[in-house]
Amino acid sequence: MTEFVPADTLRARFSAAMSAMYREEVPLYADLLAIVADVNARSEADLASSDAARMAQERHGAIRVGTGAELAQMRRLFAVMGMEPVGYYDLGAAGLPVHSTAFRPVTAAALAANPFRVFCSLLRLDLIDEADLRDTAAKALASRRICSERLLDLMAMAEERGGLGEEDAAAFLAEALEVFRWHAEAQVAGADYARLHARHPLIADIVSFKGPHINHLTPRTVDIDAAQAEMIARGIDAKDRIEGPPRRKCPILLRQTSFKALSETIRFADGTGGAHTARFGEIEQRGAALTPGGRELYDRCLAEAMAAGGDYEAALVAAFAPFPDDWDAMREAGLAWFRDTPNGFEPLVWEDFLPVSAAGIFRSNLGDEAGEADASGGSQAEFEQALGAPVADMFALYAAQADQPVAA
Ligand code: OOG
Ligand code: NI
Repeated sequence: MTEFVPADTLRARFSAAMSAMYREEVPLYADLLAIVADVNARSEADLASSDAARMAQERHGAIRVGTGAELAQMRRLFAVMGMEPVGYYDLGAAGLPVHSTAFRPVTAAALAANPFRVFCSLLRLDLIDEADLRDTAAKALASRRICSERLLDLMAMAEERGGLGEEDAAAFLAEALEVFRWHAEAQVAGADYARLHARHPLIADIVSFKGPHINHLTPRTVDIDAAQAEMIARGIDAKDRIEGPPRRKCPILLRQTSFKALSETIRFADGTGGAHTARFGEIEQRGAALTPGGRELYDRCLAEAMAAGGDYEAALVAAFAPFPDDWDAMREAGLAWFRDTPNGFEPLVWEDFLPVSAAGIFRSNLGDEAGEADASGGSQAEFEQALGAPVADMFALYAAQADQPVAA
């Protein structure tokens, strides 16, 4: 009987392979890794031990797919590596023509083994109301196959048998990596690209190529302010604001920054040449997972900061004054999830994403022409229909890992 390679091992190997590929494709990513390694080494003493162990390997990626069928294939592909769809992110509400989920491990043991996650967005073709352009996009998407036949066979084999032996696992990982590789050859003509791009840069990025190239890979740091300062010191074209909560003694949720996307030379199907801007680099700092009550308070504070005008950093700090910056107070108020340890308690790490931050990251990398014309809400039911499964409720996952029940 063949022994299966554990899903945790497949995920760790895949994450490492993606990192190696992206380092080749986007050399600035290697600079980010160097910055993060340096910052993390300087502050290692501050880390909870369970955090330190996984931090060095930790990263997330992002992809964008064009059809429901492609989304369903991604669900099956990531399931082989122990990653399940968690959460529904409606970016239509922020004016972007996509809605999304995150594929990630869901148990404490799997997260500790390797927390690799992929933010995956699905294009909402229905938002293109020019019939002619929608048709061009639909035809381009219908003609491509993002997974090879071999990969589909290996996915089916893993589903049937409950895993893959070493040889099949190696083939699966190699084929899966190809799905996310960058191709400088577009599958549409230059004029079609221009029309898609004029409608929305995100539509051009999703529709024009042979597959859902990885558009960023994000290492985790313990000190994002130090990492941001170092990016600027090295002359890297950093985003001017850090997304998420302000700097705090007790970090919560997720803080993210990125460097602006590269302009890359591409070749269209009709032989003409051009440039495309999609791929970038991001760094993140993860803090405590908030309960629904804590999240509500976070959303309120953030909305106030965004409405304030003037200096954003100052407004952010002022708006978060009502959010206690003390673990005991946060625990008593039921704002965050905690687990018991021999030394007392520690907060659970936020394993997910934030829709407002994600929208900010999208926008800073698509350029200023990425307008808000599509401000129309998406439908979780439609997304799940395409996915072929419901998305998991992130709060139920945290509740299952926390030791203290939290008052609603
Ligand atoms: C995904 C943007 C969202 C994050 O970290 O919030 C994201 C994308 O650009 O495709 O990755
Ligand atoms: Ni990201």
